[in-house]
Amino acid sequence: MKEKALLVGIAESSLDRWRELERLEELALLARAAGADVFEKILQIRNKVDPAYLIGKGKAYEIRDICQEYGIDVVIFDRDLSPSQLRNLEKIIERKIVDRTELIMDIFAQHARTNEAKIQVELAQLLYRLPRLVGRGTLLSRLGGGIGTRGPGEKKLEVDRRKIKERISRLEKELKDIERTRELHRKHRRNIYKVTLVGYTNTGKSTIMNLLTKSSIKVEDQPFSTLDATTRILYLEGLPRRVVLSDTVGFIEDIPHHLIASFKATLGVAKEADLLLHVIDISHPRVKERIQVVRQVLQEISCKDKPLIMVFNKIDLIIEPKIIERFSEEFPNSIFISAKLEQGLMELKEEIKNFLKNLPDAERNRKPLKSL
Ligand SMILES: Nc1nc2c(ncn2[C@@H]2O[C@H](COP(=O)(O)OP(=O)(O)OP(=O)(O)O)[C@@H](O)[C@H]2O)c(=O)[nH]1
Ligand SMILES: [Mg+2]
Repeated sequence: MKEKALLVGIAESSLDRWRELERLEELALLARAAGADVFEKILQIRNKVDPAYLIGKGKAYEIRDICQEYGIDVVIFDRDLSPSQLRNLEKIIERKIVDRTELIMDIFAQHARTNEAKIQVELAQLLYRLPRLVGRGTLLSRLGGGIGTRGPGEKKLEVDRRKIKERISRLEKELKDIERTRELHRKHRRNIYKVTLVGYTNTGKSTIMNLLTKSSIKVEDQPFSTLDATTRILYLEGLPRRVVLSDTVGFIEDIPHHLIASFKATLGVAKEADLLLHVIDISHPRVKERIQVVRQVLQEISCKDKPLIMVFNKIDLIIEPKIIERFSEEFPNSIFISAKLEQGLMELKEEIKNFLKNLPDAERNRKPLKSL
């Protein structure tokens, strides 16, 4: 049976309120993608977050009552909780408590298919959970799978902590081995043009990838369908070298730091690309903020100065043509497409081709980058 979830957001001023309400919408999408049934969203406006409880003790008791009355299984916070906040809230609310980072990691864990993705997610989860072990009733049981058993005693905690540390070292080593193999493959690919799709999650990257390379990567209307970097040949005539196109994991606001760190190898396809295609869902109400989020993540993974084409997708959802006009004025040289209606794809291919044609050859012969 699906877990019944209560979502909790916090705004630090009433001005912040709208923004936080939209974030709660996104949190609901994330919760559903993780398999929960969203019962209700609660927003608290508070000038300053409470260092001990995030939301304030009174509110925590209120939440406890709601949980009891409506049979809520899990309370999901839109902010990340420090280990002590988590502990304090769990004591009062007496329900499973999940923060934004853990929720995103849960989805990643459920969607991971390849060995590499599985290792990357598990590593991120363990690193995040290690400092949050003490006093956490449900946590360790979840590490071993299966929810609901009681928390371990202090002695067992020590043993578990040691075991987790050992597991972390093992996973880190396995990732290094995978990276080494990848490095070998990379060397073979030096004489190929590399183009990589990046962007916020659920913007249509995989749909575009499938259309341009006639592949069949899973496309779904939910965040984080794609976790693995898939690379396929992109047929473009009139170029001296072959072109490959890669699809990547999507980005999100406040992307958990541990996830970026452990997905560095997967995100490496962005770093080694000759050209990035930044796919944007033009129909989203917070499109500009999302463009910013993607730029920030690109900076974090050292791709800020990569050549990039902005690809505004989902124009079929735009009723007012002025919106497209405005974006094209603000972002000249960008492309407007509808992957769904297969509109604008020829133009996109032309743009890619023109860009690659004009690449200086010296650029092509550079040494492959070691790693991020
Ligand atoms: N209306 C409309 N929907 C689209 C368009 N392109 C993609 N979609 C839909 O948007 C949703 C997400 O598409 P994906 O291709 O999975 O997006 P993604 O960027 O790969 O998402 P993640 O891998 O989850 O980060 C799916 O339901 C697609 O059918 C478009 O041009 N118009
Ligand atoms: Mg995808």
